[in-house]
Amino acid sequence: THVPLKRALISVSDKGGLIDLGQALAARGVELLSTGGSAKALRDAGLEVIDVADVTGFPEMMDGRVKTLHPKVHGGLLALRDNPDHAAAMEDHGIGGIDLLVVNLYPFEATVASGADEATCIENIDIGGPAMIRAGAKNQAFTCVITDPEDYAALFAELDANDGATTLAFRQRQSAIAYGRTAAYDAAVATWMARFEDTPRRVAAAGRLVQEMRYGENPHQAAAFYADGSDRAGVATATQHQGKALSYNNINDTDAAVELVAEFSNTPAVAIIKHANPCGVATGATLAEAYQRAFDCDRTSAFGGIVALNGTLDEETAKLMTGIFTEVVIAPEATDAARAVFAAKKNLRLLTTGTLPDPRSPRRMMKQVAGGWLAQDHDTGHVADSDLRVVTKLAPTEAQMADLRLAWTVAKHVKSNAIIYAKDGATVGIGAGQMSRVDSSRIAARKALDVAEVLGLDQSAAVGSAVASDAFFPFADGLLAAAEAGATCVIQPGGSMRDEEVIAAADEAGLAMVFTGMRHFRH
Ligand code: 93A
Repeated sequence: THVPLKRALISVSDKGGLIDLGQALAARGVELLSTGGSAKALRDAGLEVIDVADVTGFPEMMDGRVKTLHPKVHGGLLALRDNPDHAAAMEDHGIGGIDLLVVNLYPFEATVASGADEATCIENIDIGGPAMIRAGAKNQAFTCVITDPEDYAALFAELDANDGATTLAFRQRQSAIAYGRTAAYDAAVATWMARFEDTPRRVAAAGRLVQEMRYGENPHQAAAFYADGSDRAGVATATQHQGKALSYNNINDTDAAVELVAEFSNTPAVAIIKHANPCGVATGATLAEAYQRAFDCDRTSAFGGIVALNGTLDEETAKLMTGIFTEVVIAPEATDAARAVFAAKKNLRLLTTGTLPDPRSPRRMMKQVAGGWLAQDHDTGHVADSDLRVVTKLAPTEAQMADLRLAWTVAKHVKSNAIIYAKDGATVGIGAGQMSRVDSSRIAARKALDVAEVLGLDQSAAVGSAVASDAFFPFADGLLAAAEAGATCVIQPGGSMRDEEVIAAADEAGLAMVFTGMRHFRH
């Protein structure tokens, strides 16, 4: 099962580590075959290389679309050397075995993410590379396939440990990585090709392993994190600057946090997440102010939370955050001074995303059920000002409208049933995930009393607030509970059979109410 390494084919788009690889292989007396750009780079570094074109007897043609698609290549990758028929075919057709294949693919995902035009995206769909990877990985009995420059070091260690050979165990492992890569690659292509489809009928599920976790949602569950190849700014593509590896729950919560703050583009905003729900969201003149106000919404729950910012983490905000234990802080960027503040907090994980994701960019989401998946468009629904309909005698003032918008935006990111009180640009009470809307209302109102106590106010923080409901109020009771708690204006989808009753109750209670015509269930 040990296969001595004598002949390698190298064809890589990512040329990182290529020269080291070529030198390490050449030093072991390995014959190197290579394609155009890779061969040139190796030759420029003084290495002896055979062009694949000389092996196949065909030049690279059609802009490189056809370079390695040839029996001399695929026969060498697929031949079972211990099978007499295969050996005879190799002999008859002058096919040499290829013991090692190093390929990384045209950067299709990065090309799409860069916003390149359609023709460029199409040209970056690699055909020959995946064909070789799949061939070599199938023939794991004889061929070793490496698809990621990060695995070059493991290859060197393998060769060192086995006297210049690869072991079956190593090749099996690399084959699994190889098929994972081509599956993710084709999933990215399929997703892109399906971008014009208006129903999520064809969603391919595959990914690139980002990280294996110590455990999943609970310690007895194994878990791993995969990137889907979309290169969306967020937790999958973020850079971690310090702290332990992210846990399953951290990743889930961090995702919720980033997606929420990304909704706020023209004002500093902060969201604090616990168990995938926000426990405080606020805007402010500065991020420090926004953080303080988000924290004030629920200081108890914020402990051990995940904090997302929509702007550069600065020193002042970082200092404020060190007041309590926080699991993860994520922001587009962080200043050196802010990083220095966090450096003393070894357990705090700091992540930067470079930019914020576009909350309106369409994408698909999937949820697993036993025996299958549900696929749907992600909730990118957005209610424009022109979509809002005032249904009560009283119309909200401009200040009320700003709080209604904030509460509505937050409601989209809170598990249903969601009731959110907001005042002066900050949430003051969030009721999440209850089976009854009235219960969510009660919880949110009670939270607003807690805020008043913490801040030393003489009345509930919900007094004079705006309230949002992620779906319509089926009866007047939920609405009246909000009025009783102190809300003076309401935002909700409308569309209940009893809308008239609910509107009449709002008028009677002196509330201003707007309908969005769109609901935001989140389960
Ligand atoms: O256009 S292709 O799909 N046609 C091929 O036959 C082919 N063979 C290898 N692209 C092909 N490749 C890819 O070329 C490899 O997957 C690799 O990404 C790239 C390396 O090209 P070069 O060595 O010229 O830089």
